[in-house]
Amino acid sequence: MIELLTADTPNGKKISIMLEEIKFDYKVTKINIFKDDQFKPEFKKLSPFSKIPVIIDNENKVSLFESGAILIYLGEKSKKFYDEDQRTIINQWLMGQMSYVGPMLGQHHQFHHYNPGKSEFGEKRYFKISERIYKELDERLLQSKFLAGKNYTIADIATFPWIARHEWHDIGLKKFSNLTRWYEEISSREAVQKGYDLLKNGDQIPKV
Ligand SMILES: N[C@@H](CCC(=O)N[C@@H](CS)C(=O)NCC(=O)O)C(=O)O
Repeated sequence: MIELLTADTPNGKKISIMLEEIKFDYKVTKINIFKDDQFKPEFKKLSPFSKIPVIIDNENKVSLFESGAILIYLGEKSKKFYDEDQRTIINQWLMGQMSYVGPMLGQHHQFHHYNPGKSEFGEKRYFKISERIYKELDERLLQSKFLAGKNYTIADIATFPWIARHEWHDIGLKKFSNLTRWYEEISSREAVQKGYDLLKNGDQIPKV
């Protein structure tokens, strides 16, 4: 049994989607990041930067923070969505998500969705970068069925919940036909729908 300590955010949803995909038994412990649960000493012991998600794998007596590291761990353990002969390229797209796609779209959420009107510079800067990310992903998905090649992998699982916030982005996912094709294909997976509804409150994947 894996314990997933998390909140209902794109980084949190990555891991519940993966756990559903690999059919591991897991239980969710909600960390309320709006009420500062992440700063409690017992959580900080597991996650030194006070960030969700975290997993505890009781079988291996291991606890892990950082969603990319967790996806790699679960991919290795389940031998699914992290093919051994594709790891170099999967890691490349996974690291691109971790270091660029997630953090930049996250800033776009801060300026455009949560705090509009507070900083024209911030709003313009992250809108432009987010638009660029849509275009770059679209270009990649013109050449390749999934991000790391012909198979669905942890790189797609890491990226999907960020694109699933497309209504917040106001960029117009529809304009990007390859990204839309990829998004719709992943949205139709039953495990993704289940994992997306992390807190089991009926949260549905936004349509294009
Ligand atoms: N690089 C980290 C980022 C995690 C992250 O940013 N988590 C956010 C929620 S999506 C969080 O815990 N925020 C609480 C805080 O920063 O106080 C990962 O991918 O796991």
